[in-house]
Amino acid sequence: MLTDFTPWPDATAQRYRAAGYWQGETFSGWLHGLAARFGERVAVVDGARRWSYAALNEAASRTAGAFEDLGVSRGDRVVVQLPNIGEFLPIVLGLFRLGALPVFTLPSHRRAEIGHIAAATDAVAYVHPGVWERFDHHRLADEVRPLAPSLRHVVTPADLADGKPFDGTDVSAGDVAFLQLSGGSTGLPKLIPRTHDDYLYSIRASAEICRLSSDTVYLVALPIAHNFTMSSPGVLGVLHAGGRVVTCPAPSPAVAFPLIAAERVTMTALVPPLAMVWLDSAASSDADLSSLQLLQVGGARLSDEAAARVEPVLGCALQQVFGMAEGLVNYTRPDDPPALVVGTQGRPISPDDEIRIVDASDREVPAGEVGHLLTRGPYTIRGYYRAPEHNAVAFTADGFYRTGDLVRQLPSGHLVVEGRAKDQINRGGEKIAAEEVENQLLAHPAVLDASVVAVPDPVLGERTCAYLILRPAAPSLTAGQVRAFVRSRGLAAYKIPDRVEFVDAFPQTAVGKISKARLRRREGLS
Ligand code: OOB
Repeated sequence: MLTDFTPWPDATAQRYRAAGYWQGETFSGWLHGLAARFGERVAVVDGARRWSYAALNEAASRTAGAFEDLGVSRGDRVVVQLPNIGEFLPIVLGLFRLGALPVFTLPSHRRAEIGHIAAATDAVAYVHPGVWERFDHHRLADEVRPLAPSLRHVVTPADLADGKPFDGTDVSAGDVAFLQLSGGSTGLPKLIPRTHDDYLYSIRASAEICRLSSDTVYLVALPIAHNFTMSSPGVLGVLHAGGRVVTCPAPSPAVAFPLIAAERVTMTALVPPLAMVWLDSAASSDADLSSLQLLQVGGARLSDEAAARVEPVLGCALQQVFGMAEGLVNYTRPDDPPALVVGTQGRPISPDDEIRIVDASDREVPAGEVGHLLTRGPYTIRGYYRAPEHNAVAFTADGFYRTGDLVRQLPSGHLVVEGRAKDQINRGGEKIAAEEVENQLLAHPAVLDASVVAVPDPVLGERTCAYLILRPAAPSLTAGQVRAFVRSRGLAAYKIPDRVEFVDAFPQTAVGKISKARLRRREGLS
């Protein structure tokens, strides 16, 4: 059906089925199964609102019906931009049931991102929350429409509540279920096609590794549509185990701690900067965090010092998670010795996750040495959506994904993330492709050249710094004007350069390319 997707080779797919990773189940069938098993148990909590498993299944069918009434059908793409609200689940599960493909975006995305994503996927509909945190998505939708002529419908959750239940679908487990956004390192965000088979495998296996059960109560503190929050094991893993998902509108201790106490939350997932804020607040907070058993931290490297504080300060276990929306996810395991939990980013989910650690010429480095991480396996994609040229460089000829991460592997199989080779800034877990921001900066008439690099930050780990060379005759610019310009281009706030520096030249490498390494060290700037 969806042709813009690179399938696994037939023999490999057969092997994954024979091994039981791919079970031929669709999300729709999976949800029916959950409703049958867990019926009236609470599945989702949003403030005072609660959905049982049966109600979630019913609401998904109604959402599917509402989309069908709009004329959305199997294979259509639907841009979903929703915050952490209960409706996220029936809407997404409803789209899965219909066989339409949600395209996940973050609440912070703006005209540039939503416009590009809607256009690149020929999306027929855009689902947004209306006015959320004083931002008017109706206006954003008006700005996006001219950029994406395929968009026929702009809807909010309230528009989707009263459909007549839809349940007949011929979706198959090998179909693409949704498109997820890549952190990216090139000019425009790339889209990641994930199938029912591969994603459900990662969810089942993650739920088992993390020892989830129907007693698990999971707080959704990070953006719900992120791969970490969705499937590692995330909301879908928790539903798979019959547990309870509690949506949290903001990840700050002031919002999250009272919810943990009130709902007796047992686990949650954070990025390192938030984990550090929680650690600093827990000591002085009078909220009862005693129900918390597990804190997962991932998305960016957690320092060994912060890792060591989790258990003593929060009174719960730590799990490090090193994953990527393209597939591969690594976890430290509940029974790992403390040194591995504190000092590594875990080991892969699957015995069939293949790991290669190579040098710049794709030759394997000696065991234990740092190199580029390449991977393939039963839930790692073989190609981005509609991106043949990028795929030729992002994947090896034999189908390994080039993660762009620099890692070393311990004899136990655990990986330690030592750095990054991709041209990306990891701003506290939020990924920024340098080239995307550079291209926006180059659109300014006074800018001759632009280079965006990561600079170390004690809280976020990294922040962005834009180095600019202005045109000789151009009037001078201030950093504030540059930032305002990038904002006016419709880019998400997290991509707006934290710092702007004006220079006369960029340091160069031996072959005459801009040396970002030297820029980061601020060498050779005149
Ligand atoms: C997760 O997914 P993405 O797609 O936003 O970002 C993936 C990249 C990785 O390639 C790596 O560069 C970085 O984020 N990363 C980490 C890390 N976890 C992710 N770097 C160091 N230490 C870690 N623990 O970020 C993601 C997806 C699923 C689960 C968890 C995280």
